[in-house]
Amino acid sequence: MNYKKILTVQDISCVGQCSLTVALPILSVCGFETCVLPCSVLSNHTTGFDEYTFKDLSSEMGLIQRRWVNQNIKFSAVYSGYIGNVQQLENLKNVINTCLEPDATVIIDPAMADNGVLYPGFDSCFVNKVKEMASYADYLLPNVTEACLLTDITYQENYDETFIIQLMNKLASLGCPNIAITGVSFEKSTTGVAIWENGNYNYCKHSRVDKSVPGTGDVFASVFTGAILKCHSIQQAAVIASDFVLECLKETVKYPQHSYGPVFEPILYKLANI
Ligand code: PXL
Repeated sequence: MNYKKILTVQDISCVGQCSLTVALPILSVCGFETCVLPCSVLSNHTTGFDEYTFKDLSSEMGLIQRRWVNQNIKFSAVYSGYIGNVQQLENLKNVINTCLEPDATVIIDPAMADNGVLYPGFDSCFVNKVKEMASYADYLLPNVTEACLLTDITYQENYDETFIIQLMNKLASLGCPNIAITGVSFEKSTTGVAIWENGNYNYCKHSRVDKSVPGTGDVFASVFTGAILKCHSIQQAAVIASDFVLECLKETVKYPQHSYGPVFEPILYKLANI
């Protein structure tokens, strides 16, 4: 029986095609019961809009977690994305410690930075708490910027495989056995995912679409989660997720005015049979 109950923990950006508005449809179409623990509500995401609201739901998260404990509500997996502050990470830790079935899968996307810089509102204190959370993850899904922040290695735009393997090694020492670093590019026309599976390095290369929008990392992490929970290997999951992101970007370029998020809805049905 593969009808699993998954919990996804991240913000609701009311507009922006990221976080829960991406994870919920993707995990549902993969065939899983998808429960949500919203950490904050924003008018829109924080990249590329002129302004945004941010309502912190930290205290509500704690109340919800205690009700779940009282009623013995348990999940077979948790997937976390953008978490707004240190208290919310502490709440995520409590959920992991009290609301998961034995042998549950923990997937953490440390969504906090891109292109060499932290998203607005985050600081080194937050990064340190994410480092601590990495030890709870069965799978950690940073981009190159986040991997550098988590390892205290200076971000660079151009790098080689030795640099990526050094990142992987240091990330693994935080206590996570399986890692997929997204957006790893060794040449202009291609990009890919670097994979670390219990000490073994691998690289899955794919072609690159010349368009970048916030939220593609969330699409990757959601599809990756769906694929892992459908028992694909980490490599297969990375290929399925990056192929889908590539297809989303091909959809997105059809709408040049649409720049705040990935157009994934017209091709969502393709995930029904992964
Ligand atoms: O992971 C993308 C994302 C999610 N949620 C919020 C964001 C961003 C990226 O900017 O601001 C609130």
